[in-house]
Amino acid sequence: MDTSKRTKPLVGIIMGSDSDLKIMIRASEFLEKNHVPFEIEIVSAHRTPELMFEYARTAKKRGLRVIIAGAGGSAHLPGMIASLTTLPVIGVPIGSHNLNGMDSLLSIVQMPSGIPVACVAINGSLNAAILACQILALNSKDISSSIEEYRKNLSHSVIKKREKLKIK
Ligand code: RP5
Repeated sequence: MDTSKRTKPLVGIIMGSDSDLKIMIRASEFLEKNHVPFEIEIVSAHRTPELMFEYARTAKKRGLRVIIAGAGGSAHLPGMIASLTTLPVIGVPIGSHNLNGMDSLLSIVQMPSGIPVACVAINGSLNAAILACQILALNSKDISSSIEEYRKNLSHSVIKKREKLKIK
């Protein structure tokens, strides 16, 4: 089955607050550009714990295959979601005001053994989306081709920069 042909969301993008949206939007833009169906929502581990439980518990049944969770500060959302589902969870540490995202990074990356969360860089939501696509690409030729194409373009952009530098 080619998963990119489905219209039901395959990727769930969630974030602790609307203040995270300016970072998390990059993930949704990448998925949109590559025709990967997704949903995007605010789900807070601390402020809406019941909603977080409901979201994680129903995620697999609703057809999601990967969850990208962005959170800042005491960033429990990715880890708590991961504890409630066996879907792969990719955590995005959001750059916070007081500690520049070090608090978010350490909260997300230091998961205890048994409940993994794949953690990208602070504000690394684009990489989270690419990683989600690479996971989905295992079951989708279309998504696999999109990622191959993305990589080619990435290399090409560096080659172009090299050429531009030589001319100067
Ligand atoms: C976290 O608290 C959110 O993920 C956000 O990064 C941080 C601050 O939230 P706001 O006070 O801006 O709503 O739950």
